Amino acid sequence: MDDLGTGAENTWCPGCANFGILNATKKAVKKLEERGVGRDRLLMSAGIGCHAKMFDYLALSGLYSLHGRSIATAQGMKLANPDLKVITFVGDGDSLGEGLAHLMFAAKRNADITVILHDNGVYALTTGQFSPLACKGFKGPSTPRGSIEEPFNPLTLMLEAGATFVARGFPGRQDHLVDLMVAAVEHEGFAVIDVLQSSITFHDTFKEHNGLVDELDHIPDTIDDARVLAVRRDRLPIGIIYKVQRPVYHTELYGDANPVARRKPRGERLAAIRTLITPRKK
Ligand SMILES: Cc1ncc(C[n+]2csc(CCOP(=O)(O)OP(=O)(O)O)c2C)c(N)n1
Ligand SMILES: [Mg+2]
Repeated sequence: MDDLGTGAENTWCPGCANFGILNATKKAVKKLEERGVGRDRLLMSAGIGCHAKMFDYLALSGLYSLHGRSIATAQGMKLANPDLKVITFVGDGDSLGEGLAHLMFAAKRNADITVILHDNGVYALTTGQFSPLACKGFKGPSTPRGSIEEPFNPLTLMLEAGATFVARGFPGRQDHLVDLMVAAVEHEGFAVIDVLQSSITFHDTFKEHNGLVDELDHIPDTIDDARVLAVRRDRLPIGIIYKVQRPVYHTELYGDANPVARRKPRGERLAAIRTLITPRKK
């Protein structure tokens, strides 16, 4: 067991790309430490699904959330203690089905969190139903004749919602994914990495993606250029597709206050409550 492992038995299918995401995350945590962000300042949340087992296998503090509520949980943690860097691991069913509104509004308000989207285009833990990112024609137990719907494009959705850091990564390009994770955590604002995950059992896209990914050599200058990259299907650009600086939610809400660090002593808090509930004399 390495020093970021937990010793928990791993139940992912052998060959699952989630192993690549876990390894990349561990490397990213170590890089962040070298760059001054200690693991005591990193906090994670996870949804429910195969992706969410990141929580079981990664020795970071955090909260195992509900299905679709991981992003809301992450925002709460950041608001409670803005000195922390919060990473949330979400599935495509988790964040674009059950929790779509949380994803969209977190991007809209530029919540200062990092979202790692395990994009396997399937509900993997529940054994292969089609998901919001399942490709048209995808066959599974809930779509035996093939899905008749087009999937969402998570990159364009995030660009339109107001995300200030939008990237795509591929576990087969491990070092590249590590650097993306480091950049996403260091970004001040809402950062999302769409990770082309591939579920070896229910939606194996590894070879296809491996042949299509191209590492970007620069960050596009405008959102229009980002949109062009985001909709490409002939090739799959990986890297930072869009990055811009905008005020973040917690500072807009309460400046540089930190509710945890600057909490008043218990006695003072009780006195304030007493004042509030004591009837005023007429
Ligand atoms: C509120 C709620 N609805 C449904 C479920 C059942 N459920 C558990 S995991 C899952 C799908 C997970 O798919 P995804 O988020 O894509 O994660 P993956 O397993 O593919 O990583 C579902 C529907 C649940 N646990 N809670
Ligand atoms: Mg999934």
